[in-house]
Amino acid sequence: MSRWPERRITHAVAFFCVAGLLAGLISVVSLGVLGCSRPQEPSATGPAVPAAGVGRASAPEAEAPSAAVPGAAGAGAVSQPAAATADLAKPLKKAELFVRLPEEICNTPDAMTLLPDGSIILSVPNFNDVSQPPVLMKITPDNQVEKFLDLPPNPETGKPFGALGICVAPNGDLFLADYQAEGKQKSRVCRIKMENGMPREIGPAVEGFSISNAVICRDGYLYVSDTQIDAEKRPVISGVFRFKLEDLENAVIKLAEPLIHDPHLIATIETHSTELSLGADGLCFDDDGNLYIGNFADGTVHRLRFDSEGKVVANEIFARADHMKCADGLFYDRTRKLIFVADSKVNAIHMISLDGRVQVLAQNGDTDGLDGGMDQPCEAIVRGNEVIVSNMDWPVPGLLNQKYDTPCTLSVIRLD
Ligand SMILES: [Ca+2]
Ligand SMILES: [Ca+2]
Repeated sequence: MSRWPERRITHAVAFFCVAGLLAGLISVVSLGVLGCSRPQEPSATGPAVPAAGVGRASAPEAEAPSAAVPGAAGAGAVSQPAAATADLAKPLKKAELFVRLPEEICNTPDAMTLLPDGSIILSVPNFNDVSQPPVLMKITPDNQVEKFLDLPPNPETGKPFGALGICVAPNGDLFLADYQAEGKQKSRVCRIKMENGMPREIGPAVEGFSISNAVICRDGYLYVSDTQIDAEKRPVISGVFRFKLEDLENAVIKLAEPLIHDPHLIATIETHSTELSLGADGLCFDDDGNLYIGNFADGTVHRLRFDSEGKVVANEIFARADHMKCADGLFYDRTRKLIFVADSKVNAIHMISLDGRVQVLAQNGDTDGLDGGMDQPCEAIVRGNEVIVSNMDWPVPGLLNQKYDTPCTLSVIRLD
């Protein structure tokens, strides 16, 4: 679920001279942010106003990358002996070709969600060539690739639907993020009403995000990561919003401006990277209801813990490792009790155990994807013994992926 804000293109030229680098869209913008912002006091850890009935984040500030991570024994570089770290950095498996996406429809795949019948719904924003309309694709249980839904343009901006994170609601509907680069807080989360396994209607559920990214439902709530709540601040502030599903039934929620004051914001995290100003990305829950957040540019995975009333009681860096450079999509596999992390920067999938150890599952060099290798993996999900990987292939400088090359592919890593 990685996302490269195109709106920053407009600022990029100005930043080139400041930065002195042709480091590309994201790097340039990030450097620009660096150049124009002054040091700020530590960010808020949550909104000032509690969301009714769900409590507010009372979490401590996310720790700086250099801090020790209590309880994250594994966090590789932090407390693992060198030899053990080297072992954890050695890939266990190799990615293979899963499916080749049809070039006449797909040029940029992103997030996936698994339906109860074993189908996968894949969001395809088509950022590499916006003349191709964005779509949702379906991969059937026997791995046939079909178009599932044409996505309408954003009614306010008139621009294509920026399809990113997708999840299934308890009633079978889908939630889908619509990232809009133009304007301020024009991103949304939409609901796709489903009927007999088919999409019937799509409409807004929550409006006013900066970069709406991952979506996930749990215990009557929808959680949404916003990757850039305040990109002017250093460190960059991003975070997670929570909405009662009941409140989304008959009304569209409009978020506050600025976002940091919205009462649905339950926690913020900081991103310290000087290259990229992209923070909270993938989301997943473990069996105990702890919420994990991928911090894209810092390559750390954060954990929120809640009390019995849903109040955030801990907000900390859960895992980091020298070999984990980026934390894009997250997926929790209940069978193996592992968190799968897509590392867009170095073409890797990592597995994090619940003690915080980060093991490289698979990793490969730059590829066009035709050999089955990962071409900028943005999310991995587990279906049975298969880890299925979406290869976004939407490169920016600083990634191992050097260029967009057709076709777009999904990879598979077999766990058996
Ligand atoms: Ca490719
Ligand atoms: Ca490529």
